[in-house]
Amino acid sequence: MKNIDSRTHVRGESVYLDDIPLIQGTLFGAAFGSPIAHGIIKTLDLSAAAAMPGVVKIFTYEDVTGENQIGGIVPDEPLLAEHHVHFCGMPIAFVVAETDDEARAAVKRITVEIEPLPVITDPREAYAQGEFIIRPRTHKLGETTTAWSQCTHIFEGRADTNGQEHLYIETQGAYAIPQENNAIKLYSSTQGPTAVQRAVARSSGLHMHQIDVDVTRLGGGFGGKEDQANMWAALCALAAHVLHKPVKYALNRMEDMAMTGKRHPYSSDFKIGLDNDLNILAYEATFYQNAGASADLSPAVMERTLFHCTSTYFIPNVTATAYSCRTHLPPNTAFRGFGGPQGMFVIEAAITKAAESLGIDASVIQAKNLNKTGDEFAYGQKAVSEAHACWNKANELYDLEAIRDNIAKFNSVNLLYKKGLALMPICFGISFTNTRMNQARALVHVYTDGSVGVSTGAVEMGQGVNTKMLQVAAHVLSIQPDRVKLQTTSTYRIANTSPSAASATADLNGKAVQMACTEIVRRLKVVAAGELNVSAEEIFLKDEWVYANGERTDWNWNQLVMEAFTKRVSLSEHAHYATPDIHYDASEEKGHPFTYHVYGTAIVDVTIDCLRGTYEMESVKVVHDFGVSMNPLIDRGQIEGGIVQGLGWMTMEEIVFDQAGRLRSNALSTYKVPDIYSVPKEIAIEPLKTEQDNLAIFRSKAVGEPPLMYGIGAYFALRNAVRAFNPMATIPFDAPMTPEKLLLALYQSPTAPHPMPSANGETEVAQHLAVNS
Ligand code: LUZ
Ligand code: MOS
Repeated sequence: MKNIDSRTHVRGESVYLDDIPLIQGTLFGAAFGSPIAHGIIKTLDLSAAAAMPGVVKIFTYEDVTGENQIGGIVPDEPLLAEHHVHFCGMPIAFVVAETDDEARAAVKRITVEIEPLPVITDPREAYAQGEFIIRPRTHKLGETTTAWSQCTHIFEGRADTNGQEHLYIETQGAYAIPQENNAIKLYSSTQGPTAVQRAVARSSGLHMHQIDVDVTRLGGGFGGKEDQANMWAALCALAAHVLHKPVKYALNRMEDMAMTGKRHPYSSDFKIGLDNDLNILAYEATFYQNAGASADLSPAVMERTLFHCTSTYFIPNVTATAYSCRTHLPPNTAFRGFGGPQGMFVIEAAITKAAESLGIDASVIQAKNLNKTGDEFAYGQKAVSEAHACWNKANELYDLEAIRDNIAKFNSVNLLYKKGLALMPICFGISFTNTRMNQARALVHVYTDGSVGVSTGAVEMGQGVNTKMLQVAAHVLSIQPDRVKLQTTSTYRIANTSPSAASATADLNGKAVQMACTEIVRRLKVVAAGELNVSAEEIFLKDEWVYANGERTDWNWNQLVMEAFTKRVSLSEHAHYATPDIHYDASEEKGHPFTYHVYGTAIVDVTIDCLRGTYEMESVKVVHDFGVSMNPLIDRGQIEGGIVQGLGWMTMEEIVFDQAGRLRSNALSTYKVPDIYSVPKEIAIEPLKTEQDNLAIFRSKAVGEPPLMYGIGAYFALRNAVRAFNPMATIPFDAPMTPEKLLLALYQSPTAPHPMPSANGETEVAQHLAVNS
């Protein structure tokens, strides 16, 4: 089935926040953010701004009617700064004016005097100063301290990954409309309608039942709107509540880039030990997470880094410790993979370091250590593993030997272009690591004309979840898909929702839809049985017809629905689903946090230009564990998007903050994201069909986040290509591998590890080539 939004998307008719028709009298907000990263506000002068045309009111923390606090996990984030500012762009004031141009013009006239305090941007520096968001955590299996003596080979190193800008096409924004008796209707571009509702209730002083957060769809989220839509919604709601007028604020791109958090950069240390047969016996890792200025989701992100620190490998002795380090950057937040990719990069770096030191291919160590069913992760859960199945199928199907031969042949005859290859196996745990978030509800109404409305807590953000929900309802009710409509996601209809996140949205909400529809079918069968004088067990519904004892009757869906209504049988159902069998004990760091894992293997093949340091992605060839995909087109889209987003993070997307904590890569002129030319020339995706138990909706495994991690292979493939040109290069594990870094590595010599390219680059190349030929 096609994505149900494809028609309105193509025609430009799909409704996003900015497409909602404005109510007369709507006012517009704009935030004034701190111009410096850390300091104490001495004076704030709003007089010039307040005198600007159209300005209605300028809100500061003193105008907050509820609690000046929006921190979700830790209450450490004021809605508007009081005396301290902790990051550049931290909202200090909120201007409300008659037009958005007037609001933004007034923001420019606000002046603030801030006494500067020392700025920390580096997580290791924060660590050295004891600046932590929460206590450190350690995952442990076996005993590394004694395991080292059994290791033949031990390698240590450091690995760094940079942040990543979400760059959802639709920026953050909200539109708050006051209702009678102080209630508020809120349109918000959020993955978490309930998170917005809670933040608004807390900061406005209203009750949750007075706040309807209503979401039609988002133009992308990627985690950036799991928590960080709250701020803008809370500001608009506050202004709407105080002024009794509708208030809207949709950030422009530069505001969004400067004021919102990103993927967490990490700096990590590793130590890996192998025996004679290349079994990894021991692994130690220390992760320094750059959390930014307040907690946001950092504690949960840090936890997932630990959960994925051994990726898809079985290692009997593991000690991994993570620190959430407070710096003066915008609070970093959820981003597709949620700390998992950062942990997985480090183990791949460790394996690569071992392989390079031993003069073998990393894939030899990778293959040797893939986990098997029954192997224990450091957090106590036992694997139900598809790692070998995916790896072996990828090797055979794509003929890895032939790819290797081609690359070797190419590299032997080409001096100025080199190819590189890497394999990237993945393993990603599905469920919110916070067990209580693994619940969802659905509300299904069958109307008397036979049409069906489905509401869930799922937010459509391009991932196709509404299409999947519709498929579930149509299948269980056994009716045509066009009878079913997915309603907007509203906190008045579905309460206490988890954000659409953790790849778990279709599973959680789909199960609830399945339960609600199953109950309606049960009632309809009783009605049909009464009419047809058979027992309800003898009835089934198929393709809009009632069957009794295997025979089609002359009762169809419409008649049955009308009959049920006439008999005063409920045609509506609200169902609740809670994932069974998951648990976690954070004090022991042991449990069974994930419903299941998703596996896969990618073969990534790149070509570098050894004069320019530029590169092309030739192919990414994947065998992916879909379970049984319920929508191959949508799932393929998720994998293609994930791969490109992952390789963007690993290769070209470079977030730069200066030492004063100012974002320098603050626009698309300075922050390079993958475009059509960066997409691999070939993306091959082969399903590994696996049955397993029915914990995924219709056995269709979660697909949102796992494929992003295939992109990590691009980093290691580039590295291998560089080493084909310059075997002497000792390249730091420091992603992204931008063309600049790649060029440095190409001409690095063991004596001068970081050469600057000379003005006369050609001479250097010639010398280099002379040495290497
Ligand atoms: N969000 C969250 C997530 O709150 N908890 C999680 O475990 C998670 N995992 C992935 C992505 N978002
Ligand atoms: Mo997410 S990182 O699943 O919001």
